[in-house]
Amino acid sequence: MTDAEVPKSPPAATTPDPLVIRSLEFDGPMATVDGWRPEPRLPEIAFAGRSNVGKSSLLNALVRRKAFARVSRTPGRTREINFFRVNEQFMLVDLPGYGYAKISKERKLAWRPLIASYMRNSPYLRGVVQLLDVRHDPTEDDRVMLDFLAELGVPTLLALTKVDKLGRVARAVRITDLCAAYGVDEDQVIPFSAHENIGRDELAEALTQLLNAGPWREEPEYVPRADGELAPRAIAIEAELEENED
Ligand SMILES: Nc1nc2c(ncn2[C@@H]2O[C@H](COP(=O)(O)OP(=O)(O)OP(=O)(O)O)[C@@H](O)[C@H]2O)c(=O)[nH]1
Ligand SMILES: [Mg+2]
Repeated sequence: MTDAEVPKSPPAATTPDPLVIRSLEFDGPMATVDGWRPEPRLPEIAFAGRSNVGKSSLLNALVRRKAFARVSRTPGRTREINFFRVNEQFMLVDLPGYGYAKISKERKLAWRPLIASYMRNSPYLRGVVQLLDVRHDPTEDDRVMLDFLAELGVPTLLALTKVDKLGRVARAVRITDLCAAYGVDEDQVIPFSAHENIGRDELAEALTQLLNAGPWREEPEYVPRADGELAPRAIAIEAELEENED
């Protein structure tokens, strides 16, 4: 075979990014059950997990920013719900990490009503990503959270964090065991590592599917416009986007 006849391997296929971040805005925090929250008008995806599970790191990896959500040295500090607007299309909602041992019992339980009330009363909540550390069995708080999500019926993805801490074989065994413990199929969980950039695109793809799947419970069709009048939801958002383009 001459050189000319040697078949050339095709150029390496570059997979398109399932979630290109074009804009990212922090809208603000919701600190109490009756406290401020952004006007609900865009679909929301919320992120839940025990303190120190790696939530801020996962969010940073998801949006490909180094210091978007703060990676903390003092676990258990963020007690409020933070809202981030992505591409003027949807909201990433960072729920407070729960279960940190070194805070008072009262503060330890404060997350329950805040998170429960947010989830029950957010008309455009489209899904929840529940984070679990791949190395640990679920805590009592994880169980409470998972039971609550199941009772609510909200579409839920499980992200298993810090998989880089386990070798390949131990990781596979552990994922199988955890899926059995939670009663979910392996394709319903996303093994994730912020440190080794594992699972980012799978998570982004799964979120896109959740957002495209549409509502799982009835959503109001009318929302307040900037001038306070009610308008059909799709039209109100379109009008605002056009305004922003000017
Ligand atoms: N090995 C490894 N460590 C990680 C990973 N993600 C986060 N960590 C570490 O886990 C610790 C907590 O990470 P954060 O991202 O701040 O976790 P969090 O859930 O936001 O924590 P709080 O906001 O304090 O509740 C930090 O020391 C991170 O460096 C990962 O994928 N692999
Ligand atoms: Mg955090």
